[in-house]
Amino acid sequence: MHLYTYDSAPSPRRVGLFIQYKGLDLPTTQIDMRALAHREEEFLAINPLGTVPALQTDEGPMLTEIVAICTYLEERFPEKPLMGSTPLERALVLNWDHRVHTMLMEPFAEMLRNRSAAFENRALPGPIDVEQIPALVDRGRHRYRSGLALFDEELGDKPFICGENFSQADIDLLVAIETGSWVKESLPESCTRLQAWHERCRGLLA
Ligand SMILES: N[C@@H](CCC(=O)N[C@@H](CS)C(=O)NCC(=O)O)C(=O)O
Repeated sequence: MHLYTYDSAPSPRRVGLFIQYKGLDLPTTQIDMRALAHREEEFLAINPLGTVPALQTDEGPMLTEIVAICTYLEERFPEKPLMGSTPLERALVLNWDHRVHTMLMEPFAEMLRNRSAAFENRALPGPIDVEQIPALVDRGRHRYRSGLALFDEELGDKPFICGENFSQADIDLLVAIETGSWVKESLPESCTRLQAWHERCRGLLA
């Protein structure tokens, strides 16, 4: 097994915190995204999508999607479960994780990738060049802020987003919130339940 990643980028952080929480020690190569190493031939031969994280499995296939990487690692290292321990919990992790992706991570990417020169013609990650659409910055901001309000409401009195147990959905939500600072977004004071939840999760990841 071998992990290709770049610790400080948002998607790799989601897997990085999974690994940290479980206390795993995986052979890892950092792909320096700032130096555009993810676009070089050497890495494209490993993952033609040019995205990180990517996990080379012992069996051969390369996993490039975070939910697949976490599911595989959970099966291999079941201690301290993060992907749910019952049929319902497993479904809830996927349910909330997908919402984090569509309601926060995608809007975050809309804000980040459609405004700066660094992402010119790279408005979407992956193998094809995609033009920026500046109007998506405001749309992304609107979606991101609405997403935070929705998560605050959905959290209600639950300690964690899926219920009683800390999960990968919490890790992904935490990354989506903490990465907001990249686009000058922070967790509003009005999101009191998310504020308390954030402290709780930070304590578990310390
Ligand atoms: N496939 C991943 C997302 C991977 C991804 O988008 N990673 C970003 C880093 S945060 C990347 O590799 N970007 C490459 C690029 O910008 O060309 C998922 O499951 O959501």
